[in-house]
Amino acid sequence: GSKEQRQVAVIKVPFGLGGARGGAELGPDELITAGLKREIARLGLVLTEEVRVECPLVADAPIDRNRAKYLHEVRQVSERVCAEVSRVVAGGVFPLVLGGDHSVAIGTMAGLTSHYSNLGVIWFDAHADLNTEERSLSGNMHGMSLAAALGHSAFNLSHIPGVGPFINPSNLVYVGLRDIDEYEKEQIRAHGIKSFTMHDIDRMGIQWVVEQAVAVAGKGSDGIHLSFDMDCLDPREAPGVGTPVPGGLNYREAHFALELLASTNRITSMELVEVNPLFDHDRHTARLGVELIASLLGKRIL
Ligand code: HAR
Ligand code: MN
Ligand code: MN
Ligand code: MN
Repeated sequence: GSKEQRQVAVIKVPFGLGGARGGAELGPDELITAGLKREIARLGLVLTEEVRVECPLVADAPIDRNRAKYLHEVRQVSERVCAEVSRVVAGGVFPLVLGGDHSVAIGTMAGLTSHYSNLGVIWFDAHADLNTEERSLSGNMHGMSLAAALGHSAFNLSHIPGVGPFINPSNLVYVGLRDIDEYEKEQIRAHGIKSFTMHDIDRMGIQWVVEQAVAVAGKGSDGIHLSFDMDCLDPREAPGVGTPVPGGLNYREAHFALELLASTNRITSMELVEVNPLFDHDRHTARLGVELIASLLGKRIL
């Protein structure tokens, strides 16, 4: 009910081996230092716990340069994130996952599907993250998270203990796309995945796009996960990311999008990923990340 205080659990995942370059493993601490817990307290939310998932910093085994890089490490982290997210959701608490690179989303979605039988997913990103180990041009697993969630890649959700069903492509929706590999374009078309590119945002406006996104992710679903890759933002707003792409969301579009999502009361989990302090200046990107999380958690201007 609305009288009881909403509870949030912060799950930090300092993992960067799925990314194109190091530094995303510093993201969770950077977000905490930028004032995340202060913002959560200001919103009157109860922070039930702050979990730190143990993550390998260097590879245990030689890198497989041909296919999925650091697959062993991504699998290990996915299992741990799945277990933490699953436990938090079982306790009726809102999970807020802090990445790390976007490969941490594999574990998040695994943990969520253990409770939600039909999970909707809204994916804010410059990239589609639909590559398989066979088709990826880079081998970086942060570009494969949704392939794993849909069951397209060799390593996928079904290999994680405690997981539920794959994500249904009809309840997956993209916002902010502008750098999509050819194979990913084929997949988006083949599976009819609803995609709001930057072109669509330019043409229709962010409000219309977000309303459509909620309708797609929410149709017949029992929960909606917001996966927020900071590189959806324009690099002028968020320079501290591993794979910046020009022409992204501006400050108000991003905030307004998350304010609109908050007002629907439909979002049941969130992750914020790809903050890379090594490419940031003045902690600018982490501070923006904290502000955006606050907007999603209900912060209003007045
Ligand atoms: N599509 C490219 C690849 O697979 C780039 C992926 C970029 N990465 C992310 N994820 N930050 O959204 O390597
Ligand atoms: Mn991504
Ligand atoms: Mn991205
Ligand atoms: Mn700055």
